[in-house]
Amino acid sequence: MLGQPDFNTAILGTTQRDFNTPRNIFSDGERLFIAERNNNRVVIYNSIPTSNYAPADVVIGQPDFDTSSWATTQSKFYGPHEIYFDGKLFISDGFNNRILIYNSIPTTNGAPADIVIGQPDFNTRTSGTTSQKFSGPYGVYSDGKRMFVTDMGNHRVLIYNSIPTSNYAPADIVIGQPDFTTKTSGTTQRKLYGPLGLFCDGKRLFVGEYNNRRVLIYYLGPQNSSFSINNNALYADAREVGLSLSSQGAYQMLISESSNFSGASWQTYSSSPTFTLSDGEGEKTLYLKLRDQAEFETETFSQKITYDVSPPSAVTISNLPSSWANSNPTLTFAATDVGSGIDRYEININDGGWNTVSATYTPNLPSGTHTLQVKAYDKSGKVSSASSDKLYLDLEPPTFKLSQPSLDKANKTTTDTGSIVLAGKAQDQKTLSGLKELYFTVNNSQTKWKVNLDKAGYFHYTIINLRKGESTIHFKLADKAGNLTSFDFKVENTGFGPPITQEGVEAEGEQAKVLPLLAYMQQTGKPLTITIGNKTLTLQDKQSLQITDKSPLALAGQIYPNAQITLFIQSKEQTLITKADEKGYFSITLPKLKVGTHNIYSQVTLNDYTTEKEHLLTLSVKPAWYSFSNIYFDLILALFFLTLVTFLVWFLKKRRFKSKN
Ligand SMILES: [Ca+2]
Ligand SMILES: [Ca+2]
Repeated sequence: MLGQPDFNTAILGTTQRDFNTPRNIFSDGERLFIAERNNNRVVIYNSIPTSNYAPADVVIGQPDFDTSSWATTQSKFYGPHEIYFDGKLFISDGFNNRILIYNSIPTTNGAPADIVIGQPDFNTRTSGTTSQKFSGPYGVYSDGKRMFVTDMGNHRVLIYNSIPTSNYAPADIVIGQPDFTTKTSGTTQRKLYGPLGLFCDGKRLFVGEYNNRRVLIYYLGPQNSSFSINNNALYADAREVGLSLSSQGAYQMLISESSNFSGASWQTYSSSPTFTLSDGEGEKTLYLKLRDQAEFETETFSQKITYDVSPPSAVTISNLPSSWANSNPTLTFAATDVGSGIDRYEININDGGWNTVSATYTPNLPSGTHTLQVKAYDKSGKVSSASSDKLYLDLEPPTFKLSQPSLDKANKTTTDTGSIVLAGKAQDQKTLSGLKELYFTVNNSQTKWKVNLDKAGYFHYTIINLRKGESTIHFKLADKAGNLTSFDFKVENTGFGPPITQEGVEAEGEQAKVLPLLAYMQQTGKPLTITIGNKTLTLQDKQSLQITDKSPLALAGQIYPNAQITLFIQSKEQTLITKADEKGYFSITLPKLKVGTHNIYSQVTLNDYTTEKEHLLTLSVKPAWYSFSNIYFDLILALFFLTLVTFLVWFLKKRRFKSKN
């Protein structure tokens, strides 16, 4: 307790310990300030007292603790009301119609003020209604930057945007009156009636009104502020953008692309200013701050917009086959964009109009040659040039018609006796990829037999020496796009079978062999015969034969159908060629051969294959009489024995006769 010696006393006093009309009190947490209206002074405790009836340390407004007279000077007060201290000391010197400012905490009694507001000098105390005068100022407050004063008799609050540093400084803002020269009281939202106390927390100003018996709260700084760029457009294609601002109480604005507003300066508030974006495409952020006339600022608002003037690059189409494809490919599109980035791709197929597609796109097109155009849009709506390419699609497998062999319809089966002719016509759609190849396999063997197609697609091929019994022919016809047509049928071979392999030709990769003439004959049991006149000798298991020089001499047999047989007669250096018929029968007439031994080499050619090793047949040719004399030699020999026996009989009979005699 201060001002009284104990809790039971209430006397007035003008001493270091006593008060007269202590009204307003302020503390900064360290010091204590008390304004005594009737003592016309402010006493200062340098620390908050902790004992009753403690003495003040410093008195201002009076030269000492025992004086209380009022005056209008630099160091005297007249009815001081309110105190505020934050390094500077503000005192409302009410009856002197002024505010006194001490630039630092007074440390001596009767210290003079540094600044007087409301009066042109320290010795004038007239009231007035201007931006520089007061009429009974009561409350005083500062936020460290501004000074607030309740000017009670003028029914207004004055705001100084900066703490005055010279006497008679004018206020910047008036609240409660439309201007600085009106002083009517009122009980409305905008008027005041006897404002006394005030407080500011930095965001709000609180004003207590004596006559209106209310406290008004003013929100400081512009309220309900917002802004948009180009009517909330996401993209701008010009650097100059239009802003749309909305705010209550905005007086000035600060706009920048920098969040700390470096380089920007406050401009008069406008609800529709323009702003020139920095150079370079891409996303820009605009920062905005507003402030009111008391320079209370809003928070920082920001909005983004992307500046984009360049269209995307031309689209690269990937995975587009360069030639005929047999299915719709999955295409990928790529383009780059400065500014906003790629938004979408559009494709136009065969000039059928543009459609939006994603970067990975699988068309669903029929066979044919298709023209694709693709373009890219960026997010701001700019479009690239169109990239054009062609897609060749052949979804149709080729077809073929088999004219030979004629097949049993139900079982797709035919019968042959050793060879079979495949003939027919293959075709692919005229406007599509065209035929590539026709081949077949037999009984799923690995070997593919290629069948030549002429320009019109006709083919003719003889398969020979299918194995005895049933074989399956697998036909495959391919077009250039890779479409395959397959066709299977069965052949029942009732003729002779092949020598070793199923197809009659032993496959070795792309090479193949044909069995030698005699080997084939031995394999199949078909005899090779030599015909001499009307006499036929079999050569089945022999590679040599004795004959006479009697002509004509023919070599005959049955081998691969249509095979070519080549004989080389070494002694005559003569080559003979013949061809087997469709059943494989052949006959070669040999020239007349001299008596002696003749080597005859044989080769067989089948399709494009020829026996690698020649087969040797040795013919021993004897003179014609040789075979004739043989017969008679036997007769002569028989006659000789008969003569000999007759002679012996005669001789023995003669001997027996002599001995009897
Ligand atoms: Ca762009
Ligand atoms: Ca086709």
